[in-house]
Amino acid sequence: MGRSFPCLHGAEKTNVAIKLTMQSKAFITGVTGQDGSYLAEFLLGRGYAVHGLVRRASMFNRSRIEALRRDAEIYGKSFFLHYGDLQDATSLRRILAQVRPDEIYHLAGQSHVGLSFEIPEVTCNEVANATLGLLELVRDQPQPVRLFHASSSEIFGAPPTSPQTEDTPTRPRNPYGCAKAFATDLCRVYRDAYGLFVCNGIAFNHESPRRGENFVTRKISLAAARIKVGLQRELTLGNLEARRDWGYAPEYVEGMWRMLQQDSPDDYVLATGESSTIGEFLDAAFERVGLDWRACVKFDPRFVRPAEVAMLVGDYSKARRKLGWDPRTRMRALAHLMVDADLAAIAAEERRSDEPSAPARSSA
Ligand code: G4F
Repeated sequence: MGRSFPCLHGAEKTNVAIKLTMQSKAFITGVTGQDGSYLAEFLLGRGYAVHGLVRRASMFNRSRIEALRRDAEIYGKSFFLHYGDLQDATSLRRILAQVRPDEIYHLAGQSHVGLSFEIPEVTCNEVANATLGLLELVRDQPQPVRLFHASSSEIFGAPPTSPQTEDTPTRPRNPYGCAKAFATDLCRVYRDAYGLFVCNGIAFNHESPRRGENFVTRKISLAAARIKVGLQRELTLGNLEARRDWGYAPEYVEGMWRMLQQDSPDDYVLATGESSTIGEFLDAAFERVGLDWRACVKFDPRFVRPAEVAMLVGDYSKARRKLGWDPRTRMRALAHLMVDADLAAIAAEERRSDEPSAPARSSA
């Protein structure tokens, strides 16, 4: 594993020695998201300087990276935030010229499948066109850059074979899947046409306590915790029959990094190889709090998608063989750790609200 530099001599060897002692620089789009925040922590732990792109917006959404931002030992020293937008090529070009990254991890974009039916143009602009813009910028970088593109199992949609591999044909079933399929193919085209070091990580669902509350696993873990402590009475969901291959997000970001450490670029499936229904995830989450979900889950047609992806399960044997990557956490353990984290967060919030508030300062 790791970058190898075969058959180097003389001055070349010296350059490599210099490169190896220099701090590698990573640039992450989508650093404020679930994967971006775990990846930033992972890379910092490996000694990288990590630069994150944060979208300029009237509201800040930096909660997942707040701990890094508040750490004076890290922020401004090895962790940097740059305000810009993937849709604004000029600002992005300037940021890349300033950072000169060795590795780019492209994770940004609207990622909610259901929402992609409601805002398909935004989704396609953010997911498909923005990737094209980034590929064009990568072509122009004066230094060698390695690019990771966060592809998705949603590109398979209604797959003809199971489990899905890197070679399974794409048949997306929603605007998000279409946009990801387009971006994935573009990465392959730029790799072949221009010799760019670009990898597609075809990640199946990967979850964590940092998952957004409008994705089904987190919606369930939060509800199980809240219902247990009496803060919520019922949970409304859509289709419970769909099957997904659910893994643990921190393990997936390591797979992303491993892809960029190889000698040559390629595409890899990241998955657990096991698939469960939403009902089975409900079983696992509610058993953790000793409740029967059937007593509190209600059906709401608003959460049913115009077209559903019925069944996804990934074959990650190539990632295991070539990257030495193996997922360790399976669905049941994942559901339990998510419920535990939500229970702990609720308890911490209750402790905070029980604390007497600081005495008001006199203005005199
Ligand atoms: O949690 P979900 O919204 O994830 P989905 O659609 O599988 O997409 C996620 O994983 C993909 C990787 O395969 C990513 F590319 C994508 O960005 C995202 O991270 O829904 C999972 C399943 C679906 O079948 C959905 O119909 O749960 C079903 N579901 C049932 N009730 C619900 C709900 N999904 C949501 N979000 N909310 C519900 O109330």
